[in-house]
Amino acid sequence: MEQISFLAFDLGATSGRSILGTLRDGKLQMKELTRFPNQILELGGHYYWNIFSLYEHLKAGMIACAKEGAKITSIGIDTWGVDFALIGEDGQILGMPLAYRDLHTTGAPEEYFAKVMPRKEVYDLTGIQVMNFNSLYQLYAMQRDHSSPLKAAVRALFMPDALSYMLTGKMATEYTIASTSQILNPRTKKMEAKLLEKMGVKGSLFGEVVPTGTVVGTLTDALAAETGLDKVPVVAVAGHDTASAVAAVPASDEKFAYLSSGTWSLMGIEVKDPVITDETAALNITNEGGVEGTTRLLKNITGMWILEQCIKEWKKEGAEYSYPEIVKMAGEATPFRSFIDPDDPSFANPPSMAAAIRNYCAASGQPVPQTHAELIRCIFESLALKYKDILEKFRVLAPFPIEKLHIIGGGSKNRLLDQFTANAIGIPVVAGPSEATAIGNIMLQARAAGCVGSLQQMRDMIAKVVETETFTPQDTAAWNEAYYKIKHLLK
Ligand code: LRH
Repeated sequence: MEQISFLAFDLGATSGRSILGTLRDGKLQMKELTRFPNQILELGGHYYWNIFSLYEHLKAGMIACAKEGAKITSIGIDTWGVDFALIGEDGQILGMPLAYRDLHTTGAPEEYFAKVMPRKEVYDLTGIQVMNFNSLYQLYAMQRDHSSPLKAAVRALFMPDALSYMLTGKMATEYTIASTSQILNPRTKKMEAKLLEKMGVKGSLFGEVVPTGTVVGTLTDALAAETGLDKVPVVAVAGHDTASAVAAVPASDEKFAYLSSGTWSLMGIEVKDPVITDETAALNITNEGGVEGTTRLLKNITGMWILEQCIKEWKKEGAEYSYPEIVKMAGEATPFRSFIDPDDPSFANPPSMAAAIRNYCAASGQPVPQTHAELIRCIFESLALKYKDILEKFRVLAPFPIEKLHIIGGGSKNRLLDQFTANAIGIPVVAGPSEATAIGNIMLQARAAGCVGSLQQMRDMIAKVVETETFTPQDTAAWNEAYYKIKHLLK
């Protein structure tokens, strides 16, 4: 069989990568071409993404790809969710996109519900969990604050769509990334204009939603010449990184839950149709769009963010640890001493994460973790117990028995946390692939090129080539006891 190659750009909140994916005889090979930092830029009291610098990094990735001599069939881009760029009448990108950690949305959902539309109506229309940073509330805050880019905008493009626009000059709103915004109606799969119009924002801001796999356009003449790639098509893959990752779960049937583990931990199940009920509203569970019309019924859990922030802080203080060192330190610390609810608002963006953990433990009458090892142990055990708490909710909602948890994404490489999670949830954990997002991006390009058929066929192919490790529950009685002891802390 001849080989076929694709270029994937996978951008996260802290770093991005360009990956060359090649399918040969039904086997996928991946090569990382470039890796680059992505950082929130603080300016004038606001947090932004430097989309122009990201564009430079994409260009460098394309140049590296051309140098490899690989003839690529298409390019696909996935990023984190909810953020967007604004486009003016003349097609210009209006300033830098605000980052979802900007504080302008603090309290914005409550204001929106009081002034624009009640919470129940918003959830009924969108089925999306209420979180301050959803695109809907970002737009509300911008409108409230008289944002000049918003006033001048005729179009908004979510991050992957905005980057595709920079590469092709063509605009498209891809379905999975639109589905995270809390502006899309998952039943009609269209944007719900009245959510915007009722607060005075143009209902047509995001345009028509296109299905995953649509060709957005080809590289502009200028980029084709500058990078050395031909006028390659850019495909709207599952632009939402989590959707790409979930598409790459190496599962053989539907009886699984997934945990996409990175800065965020996204836990949920895959179902055929949206589930929008009083129960899901009360649990604040989200219905995001998946591949092949599936619904990703999931919940955001604050994931490695807490550890990442501690690591950053300790580095500034002169203590730098490798990942294996971190895992070793946690493994050697005393078990079951103190716990946090990772989703407590005090961990959203505190000046010092270590201090926030210590304050939380003191305020909840627990031993205060002193050493770095104690802090890390507290984070890992707390995450495992939070995963159990959320999984219990999905067990009730799932129309099938959940037989295992697939942990995918970078966090799946943390074998200690994988084992803790299996111990806490009492069912096997299948860890890997850690590269799920990039694999999903590449396979969705392969699907658009007609090399793979169904989602299941894609997953079967992935299962054949990726390495996974299964963790069987141990010490379940001790973990259960710990869970019931701290359950009251988990909101
Ligand atoms: C993970 C993620 C998640 C969103 C968050 C903003 O990268 O896309 O699914 O909720 O970023």
